[in-house]
Amino acid sequence: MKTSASKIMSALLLASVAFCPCANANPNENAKKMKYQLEALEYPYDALEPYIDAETVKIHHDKHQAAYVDKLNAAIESEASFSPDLPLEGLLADLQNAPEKIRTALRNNGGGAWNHAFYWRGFSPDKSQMSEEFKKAVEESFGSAENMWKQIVAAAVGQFGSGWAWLGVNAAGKLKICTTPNQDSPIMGNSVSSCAIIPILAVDVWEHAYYLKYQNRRQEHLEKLWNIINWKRVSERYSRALKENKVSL
Ligand code: MN3
Repeated sequence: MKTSASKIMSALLLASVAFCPCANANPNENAKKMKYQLEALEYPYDALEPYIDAETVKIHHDKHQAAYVDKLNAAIESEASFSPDLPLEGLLADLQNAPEKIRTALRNNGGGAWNHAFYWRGFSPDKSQMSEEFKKAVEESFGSAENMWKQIVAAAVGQFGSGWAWLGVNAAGKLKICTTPNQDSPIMGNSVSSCAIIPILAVDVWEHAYYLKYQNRRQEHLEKLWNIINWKRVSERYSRALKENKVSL
């Protein structure tokens, strides 16, 4: 069995390599172009039942998220002069320096690839507790965890159309909730997103995240997510955001 210290090390290592642009396996095929990979789920499709059904998880990950990764790579491939060697977080933080012709494609599809990987890793079928440090911050900012969740749900319900609701740490080190439209992400920085936080939890409010099971009942779906939040992971992300000013997948 792994010690908790080695689990944390593995998690940090994962966070730092998860979106490595990996060298193409075929040396004859444009050897210098790097490709971003579809981040694998950490649990089986049915692990989040009954709150998120297996079919939704499968389609959401294997079709929607995979399509964002494919289109991200296709956009990079289409621009001969552009060969990013950054983890996806770095590419998204520096969109203003990407070629103008493919910037929107990188924003939409790179955002879609990264946001979903981050989203899935915020859930777990295993119950876990908040760290003492994170719990204290939650109580200071929101009174209680339940009240924080109500505010996240309200923000997500209030996001018109498709987008995301986020919990994160702002520049003053305080917990904040905000939303972004489409596949925009707080990690894209102020030039793209008004959500100036280091995210620690994401909620997808695109209909594809819930429509098969909940149809138009967005609020009911969001309320149920409370049962599957990976508080251990969110606490680790909080600690890293606060102390190192860095996002963790
Ligand atoms: Mn989605």
